[in-house]
Parts: sequence; C-alpha cells; structure tokens
Amino acid sequence: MSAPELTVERVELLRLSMPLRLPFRTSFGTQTHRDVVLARVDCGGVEGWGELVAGSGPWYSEETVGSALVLLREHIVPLMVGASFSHPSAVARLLAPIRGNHMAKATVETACWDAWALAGGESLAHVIGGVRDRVPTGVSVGIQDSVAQLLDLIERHLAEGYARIKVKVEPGWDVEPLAAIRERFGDIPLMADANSAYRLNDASRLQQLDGFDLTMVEQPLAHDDIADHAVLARQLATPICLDESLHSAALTRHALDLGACAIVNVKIGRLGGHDESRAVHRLCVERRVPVWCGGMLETGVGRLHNLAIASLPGFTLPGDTSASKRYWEADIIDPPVTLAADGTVAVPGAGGIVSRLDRDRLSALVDGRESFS
Ligand code: OSB
Ligand code: MG
Repeated sequence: MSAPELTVERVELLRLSMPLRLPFRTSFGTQTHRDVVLARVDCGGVEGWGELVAGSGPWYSEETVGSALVLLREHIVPLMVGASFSHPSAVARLLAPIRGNHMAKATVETACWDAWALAGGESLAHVIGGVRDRVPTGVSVGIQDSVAQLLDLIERHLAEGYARIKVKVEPGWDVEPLAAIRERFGDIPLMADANSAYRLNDASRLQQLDGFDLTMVEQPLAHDDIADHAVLARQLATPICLDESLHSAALTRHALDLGACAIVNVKIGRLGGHDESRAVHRLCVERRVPVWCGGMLETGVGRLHNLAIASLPGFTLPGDTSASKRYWEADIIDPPVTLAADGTVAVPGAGGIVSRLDRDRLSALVDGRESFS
C-alpha cells in the first residue's frame, strides 16, 4: 500500500462511564462499570480512535485511569501533538523514552494505527498483519456466588456458541467449580485464570487442577513474577499462560527462555500498543508458542483493536474478544460486535473505527472532554 505521511494536529481525550450488564468478579475484586477514556487523534482529514484499558484502581496492574490521564496530559500527548509519521512504528519510537505506563501510551499509539490504516484505505487488521476475517472467540466468566449460578451462566454462553470457557479462579473457588463444569459439560475447551491469586507454596493445590485437562492456567502467581512461574511450571502438567507479567517482547522472551509459560496472552494495552504486540506475536510464531488475545472489558473501540490483532496468524487459540452484549446493554459502536453460531466474531474491515462509532450514543455518554493542539 501507499505509505501516507500523517501529522497529528490535535488529540482529544473523552471520558465516559459505562455500567457492565453483570458485575465481573475476579480474584482482585469486583467491577460493576468501566471508567473509559477514549483518544481521538486528529491527523487533518483522517482521525483515529483508541481506548485506555486501565482499571479505576491499581488492582490488575499499577496503572489506573487517573495515573494514565496524568501521563497522557503531561507527557504523552505533548510528544504527539505536531508530530509527523510515515509509519505508526515511529509513534512507538517517539513514546519509547517514557518508561512503563503502557496502557496510557497504547491509548494514542493504537489510535495512530487506526488513522494510518484509514488514510491508506486499508483495514487496521491488514496493516498490522492480519490474515483472517473471522476469529474464534471465548468468554471469560467471573467468580459467582454459587456453583449452580456458574453452571447456568456457562450453559448460556455455550448455547450462544462461545468456542471456549475461561473461568476466574482463586483459592477456595477452583477445584469444586472446575469439577462441576467437567461433570456437567464434558470435554468443552476450558481454562482457568487466577489473576495472581496463588503463591508458589500453593503448588499442591494447583496440581489438583491437572485432573481437569485445562488448555492452560493463566497467571497463577504474582503479577510481577516470572521466576517462580518457571519453578511452578515444572510441577504442573497444565500449561501456564502469562498475562500480568508480560509487558514487552523482551520480557516474553525471558519468560519463554526460563520455561515460565508455554502460552502467551497478548493484551495491546499491557504491551503499550500494536507495535509491541506485533513483536510479541513475531517472537511467539518463531518459537511456535501459541498466543491469544486477552481482554480488559473493552468498549467497542478497544474491542475492534483487539479483533484486528487477533487476526494475525499466530493467534491460534480463541480470544477474550466476546460480543458487545456480553458486557454492555448498548455498545458505543454500531453495528456492535456479535458472535456467530460457529463461535467466531468478524474482524473489522476498512473505513476506520470512526466509521463504526455510534456518535449519538457516544455524545450522550461523554461527560468530559479535553483537547490538545
Ligand atoms: O485477567 O484477563 C484478565 C478483565 C479485566 C482485567 C483482567 C482480565 C479480564 C478478563 C476479561 O478476564 C476479559 C474480557 O472479556 O474482556
Ligand atoms: Mg488474565
């Protein structure tokens, strides 16, 4: 394709709060809504959109909506306004001097990819290396008040067609619910996500999960650990997938070299944007390590970015790229993301995220707007 040169003329940050249809409980807490920040990057004639995926508090990672807004206002957006780029990788390089704060950076980095794809008349998925127009999709099911409730919810999701079930676990909500799922639903594709709820001396408890033939157990140990996961991996038959611990392609390489994980969860926000996500994908393809696209309860904007990255060839496992209605009464994109009966979701085509925005719904929800030029 032609490589358009774009200049960032203006960056807008929009704030909105969206109630989740159901509270989402993990080992680190219960979420009832999302405080969303969207970035609109105006490149004169084309615009790109990105979403901040940080939580309201520092429970999944150190970053929060508040910390990201400070970084965006004081450090990230000032570097962006007036900057020109002929390829979005230049944006990642421009932001590289800012350490950490990956979710804050990804908010605008992803928006620049979206604008650049639009300017070139291509789909975002195509320009980042996607090869599929539909991707298999699973669903992440939170901790419930009872096993009966959990089974009901899973039954509904299986009837909708989801290609795999991921259940959140923590000590005391692990062996019993997983045994009940296997008993009720047989050999469905099943995995568990602990969000760092265990310690290395819980290894014998985690060994009990080996009886359930899980595709993987995600992030059993500390959010910033790689070394203990490598020790644990040698004591488990179930493959370990890392989520929280992996913030870059380099850290992913260290984790793979140490044997800390056999599967990698790619989250664009955690990695700082599409550029680093592609680097993680390249590494994992080279090493024949399966990757899949995680989720952060995104609105349609972040969801379309996730679906684009999930269309790359190495994403061989179903992602947490569920349909809009699994999260929202009404999404901010139109049409919303929907699940087909075969368990797949469509990858967005050309036209940019801007062409999918539900402008009326968005204006009704936005309760704060800052503009930088
Ligand atoms: O650990 O994957 C996680 C949601 C918020 C924060 C962390 C996680 C999750 C999920 C939900 O599991 C994934 C989704 O459906 O967006
Ligand atoms: Mg996870």
